[in-house]
Amino acid sequence: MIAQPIDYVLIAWFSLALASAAYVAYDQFENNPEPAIMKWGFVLITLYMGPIALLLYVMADKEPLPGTHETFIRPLWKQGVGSTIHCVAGDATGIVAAAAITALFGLPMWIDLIVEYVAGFLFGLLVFQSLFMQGMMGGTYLQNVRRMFLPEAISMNCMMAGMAPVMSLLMMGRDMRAMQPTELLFWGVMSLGVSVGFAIAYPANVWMVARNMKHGLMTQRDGSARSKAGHSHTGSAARKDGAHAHAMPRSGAGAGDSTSASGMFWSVTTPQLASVTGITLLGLVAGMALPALVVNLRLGAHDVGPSIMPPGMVTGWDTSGDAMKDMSAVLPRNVTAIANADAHGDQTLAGTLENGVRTFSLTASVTRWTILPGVEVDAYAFNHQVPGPRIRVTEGERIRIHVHNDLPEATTIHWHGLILPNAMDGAAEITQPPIPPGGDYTYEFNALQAGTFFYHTHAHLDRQQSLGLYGALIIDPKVAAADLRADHEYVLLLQEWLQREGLTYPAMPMEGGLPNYFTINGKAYPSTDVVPMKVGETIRIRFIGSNNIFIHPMHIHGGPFTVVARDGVALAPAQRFDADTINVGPGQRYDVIWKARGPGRWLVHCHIGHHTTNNNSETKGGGGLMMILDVSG
Ligand SMILES: [Cu+2]
Repeated sequence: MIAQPIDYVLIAWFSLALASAAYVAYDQFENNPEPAIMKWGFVLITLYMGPIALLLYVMADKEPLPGTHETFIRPLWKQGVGSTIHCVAGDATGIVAAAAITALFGLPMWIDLIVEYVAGFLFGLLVFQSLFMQGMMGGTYLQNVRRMFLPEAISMNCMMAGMAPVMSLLMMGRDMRAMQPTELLFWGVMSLGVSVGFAIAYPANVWMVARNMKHGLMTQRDGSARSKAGHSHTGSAARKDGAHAHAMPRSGAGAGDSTSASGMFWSVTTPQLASVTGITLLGLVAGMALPALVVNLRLGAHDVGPSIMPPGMVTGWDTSGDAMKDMSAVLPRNVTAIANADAHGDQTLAGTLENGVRTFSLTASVTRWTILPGVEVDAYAFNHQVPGPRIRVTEGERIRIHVHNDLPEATTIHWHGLILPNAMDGAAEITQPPIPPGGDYTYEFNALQAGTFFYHTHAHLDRQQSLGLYGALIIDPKVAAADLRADHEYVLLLQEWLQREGLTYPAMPMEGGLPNYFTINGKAYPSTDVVPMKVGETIRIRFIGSNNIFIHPMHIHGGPFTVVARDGVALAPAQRFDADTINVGPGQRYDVIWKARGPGRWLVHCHIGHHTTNNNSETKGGGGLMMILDVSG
């Protein structure tokens, strides 16, 4: 539930709302002399609007001194508050219930909005206005339904004109957890929506109370004696205006029946009524339809899931739910393991020999991984390591890999560069159904080649490989070439990360997806390895383009190296060449041999300057794709 700072704000808000509602409920039922409908209305509204409703209650409705309620509630602005309260209490309850139910069914947002309007209108009219108010209004239930239809429509139109855009724009915004009723954010959006709807419906309610179309606040003592402060105020105004206003009695109530409890004359002209109704209808249509210009109202809660999009992702009214899920953050609640801050990836996996088959086990899961002190990523990792463990076998061996998937999404493993049966190639939906969450799959093939290879996910690799699902696969030749022997060996796997505001997104070469951290073997400089060497010694570095986005021009200080293998294929002596920078593209491997010509700290680094920074800043001379060969004399 907690994934963003806003979640703490919401916890604080709803704590205040609950405390406020508890106080209002206590005070209403213990102290305040008014009809039960208003008491319940205020309690409901306080749940939705929290301290704002508490303020309204104290300022407009709570009896200041015993016996003063009648006088206290008389001002028109307070009557307007009362009228809006019992309208919004009904409407909002209908809307919120409908929103929660339609979200659970995963209906598209535009259908949501229509269902919410109808539910809010009907609940408000049939239950809150006509049924609960019947005691105050007199007349039959059906008469009340007919008489309250227009006032309810005007108020509800205003309510939805404010609430619909708040819901559409925030629910379909960056943090789509707002679409899920199981998330606090959903209720936060509802709360804000009700408050905005209330603010827009308030002027219309003031007007309707003044024109005798609706009840405001009332006083009711001991459940029997009733004094209608609102009536006495607005009623006299109505009678004053009676001469020139077009009096519209409620149908069924009987024209001129001014003595009945409901006998309010609508002191309003037909053009006034038509104009007000028309403008609220316009507001309703605009509030419902205009957000469709910027957000995709065809999506439902099931299409987007609880996705949080990276800041800067371009989304529009045609962005699909799949696009959002692809770029969305790893939800911290899905983390099932936390690796030690000093843990190293690329640990050689100890296989077992089963009937001559070298057997390994890999489990993919969401693992919190430290790339720098204080900088953690929520990675998709094999065996809780980034990179995944190194699989090292000898040419000619038969290998078997048991894969278990503990990720919240389906995955596969592809064995990059290997000659193997097509069924073992790991291409999701091409050569095998993806391994579902909780599922298992076994790969088995012969290691026919020798050289530097790697393995990686091949299901949604745009997302999953960017989140860390890769590892080295080294196949040693049966007979090592004597001229390629080196004193040291270093396997170097590249990766790009996007980590912002505590959330990890898959880095992608598009708006909002560009990485801000870069790692060698799961660590950013200065946390990368330091390799101790001696002058005259050689090191064989196996560069692996296990990253998804950039071609990294990898450069070594202190003189050229010799490129001895490319993509797992050893170069014949005549093909080998010397260079000081080699472009390692995604998927490519280069084996180079470098000689320590002199003592000192020699850098290995990417030559794209930005890739040697950590979130745009440098520490100890750089960051990211940088490591040190420490040569002693
Ligand atoms: Cu680079």
